[in-house]
Amino acid sequence: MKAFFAREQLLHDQSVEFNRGELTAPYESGKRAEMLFSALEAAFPGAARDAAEFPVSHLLDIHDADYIGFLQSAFGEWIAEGRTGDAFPMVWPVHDMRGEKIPNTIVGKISHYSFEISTAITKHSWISARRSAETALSGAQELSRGANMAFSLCRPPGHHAGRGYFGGYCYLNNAGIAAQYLRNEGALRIAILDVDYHHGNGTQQIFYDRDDVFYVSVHADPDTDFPYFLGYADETGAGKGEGFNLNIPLSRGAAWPSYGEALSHALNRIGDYAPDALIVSLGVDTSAGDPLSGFLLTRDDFARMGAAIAALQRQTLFVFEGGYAINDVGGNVVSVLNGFLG
Ligand code: SP5
Ligand code: ZN
Repeated sequence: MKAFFAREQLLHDQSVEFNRGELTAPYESGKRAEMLFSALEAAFPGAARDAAEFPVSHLLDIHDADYIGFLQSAFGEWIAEGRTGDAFPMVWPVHDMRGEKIPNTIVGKISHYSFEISTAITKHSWISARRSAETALSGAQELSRGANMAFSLCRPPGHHAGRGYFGGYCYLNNAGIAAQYLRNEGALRIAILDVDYHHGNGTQQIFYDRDDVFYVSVHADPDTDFPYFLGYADETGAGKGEGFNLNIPLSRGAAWPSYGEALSHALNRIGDYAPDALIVSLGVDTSAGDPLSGFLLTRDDFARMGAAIAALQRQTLFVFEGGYAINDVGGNVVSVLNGFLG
């Protein structure tokens, strides 16, 4: 197994996060990636690889060009307009307001290109996000060269990032970028299995009208959990993509009996689709100890998850997403990978 990572992913360092009416330390920190990296090095000596660099065209395959331009210049514009601290969005064009407008100043622009308040653009967000995407691309390249599996230690995560917006700690849709890379390399059908606690609204949006990338997600019911406005069971795809989007929301409190059943259903549907490759958006914020989660998975459950995924017998790329119980993240990810490797 190769595990890809890039040190520049640690540079993104948000000062605060707005939660429950107060400012808290950010849940999504570089520390979680560092600790995960150490756990991987201990469990799989010699597996670590530096992510390669890739042309920006791979990002433009998935994201709007104006959004990519915005991500690169946003922090500089924030400072140039005389602001300090991290660049936070604060107003959104909801309902029948003019959501298509791209205002001229940074506060308007950052709101056009985001969907929620917990995620800011910091001095180094762009370089970290780009290297995170390149970590996913390196894993995809490893599969295209014939490897059976690979792990991409992506941070910041990706599945909440849409074609033209950031949020949920995500700026670039790492799993989506990897999926398109494999399509470009000749794979006909890709399945993305998203097991993060939260619905991957960005990945769903990107592939919603496509039948060549099947998005399947098991996640907390958006009626009670982030991202609230997407991820319901009746979202099944549109146009050519009808039938190629599967959401399996579960109630808070789900433990292995119900989770394992949902996962089997997801994997059966992916088996029927017979993808050339599988990308797993691997969030381990489904863990019982996670501060953002209402699910109750244990270390052993994560090994069961890995074994169930391996039973599909597909080339598999694991792309790291959420997981905020920083002392457990490494052990839980290693457990999935060991379960997969058998
Ligand atoms: C990639 C990923 O897992 N993103 C998750 C983003 C969730 N952000 C909103 C979290 C709302 C937290 N509510 C506070 C619960 C404290 N116990
Ligand atoms: Zn999550």
